[in-house]
Amino acid sequence: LQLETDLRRAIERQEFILNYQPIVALDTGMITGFEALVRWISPELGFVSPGKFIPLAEDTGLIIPLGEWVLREACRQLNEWQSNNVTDIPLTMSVNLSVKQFSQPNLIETIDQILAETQLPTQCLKLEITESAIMENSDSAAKILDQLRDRQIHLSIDDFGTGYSSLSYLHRFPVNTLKVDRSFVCRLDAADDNVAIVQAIVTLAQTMGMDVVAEGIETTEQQHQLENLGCEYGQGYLFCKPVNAETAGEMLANRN
Ligand code: G
Ligand code: G
Ligand code: MN
Ligand code: NA
Repeated sequence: LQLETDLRRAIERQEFILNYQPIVALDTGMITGFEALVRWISPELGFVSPGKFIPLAEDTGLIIPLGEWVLREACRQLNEWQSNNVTDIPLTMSVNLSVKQFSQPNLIETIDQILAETQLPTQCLKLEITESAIMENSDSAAKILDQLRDRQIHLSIDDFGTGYSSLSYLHRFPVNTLKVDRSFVCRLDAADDNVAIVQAIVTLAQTMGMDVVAEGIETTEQQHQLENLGCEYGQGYLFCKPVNAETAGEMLANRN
């Protein structure tokens, strides 16, 4: 309960920053975009792990104002990089959306407002949601996802392969990208089953015209194995850990 009070105050005081983790093309290592990851730096508590405060923010509804800030800041930052010619390659910004945010009736309105405000081209934005976020709201989900597609906003399924949902929603909903969960990638060398699972995900994605991003790549063996399985994109400590905006901007500038 104390943490809830602290979190509420942290939102008022804006004690959050975003870190950015590159998403790269596995064959060249070139950055294609970033995933925005929120960090809470509290003057009283120090660094608080998102694993601790994101679930609390979801339970208390504080994820709504926090998530809106994340979305606005991530869009603002990418547009700043692109309009200052820090980079001349079109990049994408992936933002995580929680179940609660996804079921907000005014989600689309909020997104429209943020895109208008920040001037970020809509096709630069990717939203990451989990399978359960879609399944728990499947009635409203179709409408929301159609509205996102109309705006050319991309949709990624996060932690793909870990949910209990059927795959039929992939036919019904406009999904652009599957993100292979880290749990499959980190044990890729250990168990043959994981190779079969990743292969199945890649084949499914190819058949349906979706991209695949592998998460949590830590070794070059994993990178090459994923490439051989036909996976085109990845992220993980091998390429870059999540970094602050300044470092991410320098990485973009040095690449040109
Ligand atoms: O960055 P890290 O691996 O510590 O994140 C831990 C968890 O917090 C991950 O599951 C990640 O998806 C989630 N997370 C990080 N940033 C955000 C955010 O801005 N919004 C939501 N909903 N989840 C986030
Ligand atoms: O649930 P989601 O996929 O959004 O979680 C992203 C989280 O994964 C972030 O907290 C990030 O810090 C973490 N992460 C990113 N790359 C790696 C990696 O290579 N290894 C591990 N163990 N964690 C990673
Ligand atoms: Mn994610
Ligand atoms: Na994940």
